[in-house]
Amino acid sequence: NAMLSWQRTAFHFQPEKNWMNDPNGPLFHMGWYHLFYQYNPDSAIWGNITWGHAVSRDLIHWLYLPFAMVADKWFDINGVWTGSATILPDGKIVILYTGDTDDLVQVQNLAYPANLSDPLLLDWIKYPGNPVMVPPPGIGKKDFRDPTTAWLAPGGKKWLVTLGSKVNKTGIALVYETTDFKRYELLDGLLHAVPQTGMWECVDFYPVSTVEGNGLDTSDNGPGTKHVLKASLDDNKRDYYALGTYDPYKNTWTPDNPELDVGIGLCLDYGKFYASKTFYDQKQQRRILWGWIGETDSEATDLMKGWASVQTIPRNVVFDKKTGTNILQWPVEEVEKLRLNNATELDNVKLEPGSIVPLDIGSATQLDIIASFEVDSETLEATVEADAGYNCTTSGGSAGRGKLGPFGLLVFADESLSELTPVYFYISKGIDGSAETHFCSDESRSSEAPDVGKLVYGSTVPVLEGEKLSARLLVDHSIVESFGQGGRTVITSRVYPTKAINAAARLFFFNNATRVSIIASAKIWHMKSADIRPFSHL
Ligand code: DQQ
Repeated sequence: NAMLSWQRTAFHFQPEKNWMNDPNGPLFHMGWYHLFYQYNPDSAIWGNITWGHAVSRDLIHWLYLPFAMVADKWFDINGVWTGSATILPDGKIVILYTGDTDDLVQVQNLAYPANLSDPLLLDWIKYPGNPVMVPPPGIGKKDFRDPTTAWLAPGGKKWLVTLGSKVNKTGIALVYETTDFKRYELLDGLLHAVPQTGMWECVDFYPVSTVEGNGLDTSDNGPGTKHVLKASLDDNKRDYYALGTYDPYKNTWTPDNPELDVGIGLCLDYGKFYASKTFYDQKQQRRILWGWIGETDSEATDLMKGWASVQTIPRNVVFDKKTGTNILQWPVEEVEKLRLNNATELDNVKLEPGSIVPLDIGSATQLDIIASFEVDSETLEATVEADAGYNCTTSGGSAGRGKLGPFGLLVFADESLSELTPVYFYISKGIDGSAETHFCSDESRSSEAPDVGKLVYGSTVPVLEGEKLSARLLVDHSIVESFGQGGRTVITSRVYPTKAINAAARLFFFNNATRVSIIASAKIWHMKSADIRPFSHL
């Protein structure tokens, strides 16, 4: 439907049509990045799940390839579900994925490229001995899915792989051992378990360096490493992670802070984001994360427009050496190639309490924004103290005024401000009395369409002594990915403007605090569209 075509993104990955969900098996091979994804060839709603396939030289421009795998064997006839790739030391590639069988049992299957010397990896062979793992005793046949990339056990001969499940309401990660990827042994004990978190989907498990700036291959586990454990919670459709220590002899993982364990602590992204997966990019020694941005409009609307879902811009993931308590996510540097030359620079714009300042950049549908905000010291001195307690999600959004917030940017705003999506900071007083900064994205006035999600998303963001508040925003027609404080807190909003579209979309600074002025600066680039098209049109 051409009426809704403005919602399509210009530099995020999405198929030409139909439904997409989880990113699958990302890998780099012979000069090409490969992305597979859960895809319905027949409709804009979930079903008939196959593995879509696309390749890129730079993670930004993509060529759609034929499907890598379709549901055509008894062990995956009801769906070729989520899985991961492992690159073996000899360069061979193996994929483990979940199949939904003819009996609706979730099993794990092995697949490999028919021709490793094909840079496009067009043909995939499903191992005839599949399935290679079936639900073990005590595990529900519908609670056993999404194997991770494998890593090497100490000694370098045995491989380990983890996957998510649940027992009653406890979310768990099972560990299997293999030497040949065909025969597996379930290990005693669990990698980890957290009560009351429900089914763990799309578990991800990888090391991060606490000393170097580069990413680590999945098998690395030397001194100066921590391990990230991530689970996508089926019950509340969010991706939670925690930092911790992996014991490769016991095959257990222990969180650094039990109060911020997986599923009860930090989210990778506080917005519309799910089923993410990382891979190690051996070309550039970095770990890259993909996440699925779903829709919050109705299925009827998705069927009418003929497509659903987008992938995030791939994000570089590192440990935050400054805080020591979180990871940092940042759009891969390749996205900067899309920046047009004439950036707009605004330096030290004073935003009085209650002000809205238009930024004269023309149409604001495709942007990369780097902004910083400082509380004006004179007005701060006159302010008694911050209001106690704040929570983005229950705050009432950017219309709710406090002494020290909200302030930030209005994206997808029309001239008359009848539609707007504020991305903002809010400083409040935490329980211990010290200042606490919140980073939020407010969809409550983002669309005049009645049947779309309009939540206020966000969380706290660590701000260290001497740091300005800073945000990076990637704005793309109906998506804004917002990175607070260098990527300590990230929020993706999927919005459906009806007026703030095309040439009518505007950008503003705003300060809705009652007591303080804000000194705002920004550098704003218009973004070119990425080249994303079928391979045959090359
Ligand atoms: N999506 C896949 C499952 C996974 C879920 C099916 C997460 O394998 O658990 O499309 O979105």
